[in-house]
Amino acid sequence: MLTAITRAVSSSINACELTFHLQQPIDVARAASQHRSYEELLRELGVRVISLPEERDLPDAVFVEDAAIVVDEVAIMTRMGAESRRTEIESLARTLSEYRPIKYMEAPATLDGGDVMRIGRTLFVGASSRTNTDGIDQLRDFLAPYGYEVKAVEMRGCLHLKSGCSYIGRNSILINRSWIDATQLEGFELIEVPATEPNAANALLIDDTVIIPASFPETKATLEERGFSVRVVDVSELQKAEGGVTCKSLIFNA
Ligand code: CIR
Repeated sequence: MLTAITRAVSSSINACELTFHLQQPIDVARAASQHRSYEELLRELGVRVISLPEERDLPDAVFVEDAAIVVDEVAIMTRMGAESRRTEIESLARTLSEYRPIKYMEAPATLDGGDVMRIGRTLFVGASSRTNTDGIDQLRDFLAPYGYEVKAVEMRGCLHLKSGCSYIGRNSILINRSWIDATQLEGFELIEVPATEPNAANALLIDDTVIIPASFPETKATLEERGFSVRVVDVSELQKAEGGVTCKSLIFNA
């Protein structure tokens, strides 16, 4: 069954890491309510949601995607690029260990799960400011025995690979090509986000449904014109923390 691990918004979210955005006050209660709606949408789409309690002292802990790479055979706990986030893996590893054998990345590797876009048995990994060559190499070494291929992708101008491109099914990738070097993505249909919505390339695919933030109506229209089934969710508060829709869940089969 498709399963999602999520974690409640930390009351300290206003102390989150910021790279490309300027600080804006985040309404914690509103962020929490939007997060519950996100969980509700996953449930509506048939996903079993395991909702973990907040980590009060870890402002970015709601962004569980960054802390682990989960494939059918193993879960790899990352060593995140931002030092303030590294202990987020502890409680998540406890939960994930009920479903997968656990491996740990080690220094000097850094890697954030937001930089990993998996399509079948290929994992595209953004060489972002959070993910270094050692991180990409360790991921490759962990996954090679199971027949996965790891390919590095050059990028600039955005936080994570999946801030700039996401797999949306039907051999298609929603992309902002001014941020992502698409040379590694040959063979896929690339659907460019509208110029008015450069941040819209972060999308979460659940079966045949593409979830995007409610703030990107032109992207929604573009995808619907092409026959995609799209659902939107309001994530405006966590967008201020540089979060999107993929980062708030870790999705795997269990
Ligand atoms: C950070 O900078 O690490 C958080 N404020 C945002 C992380 C968002 N993660 C993601 O898109 N995968």
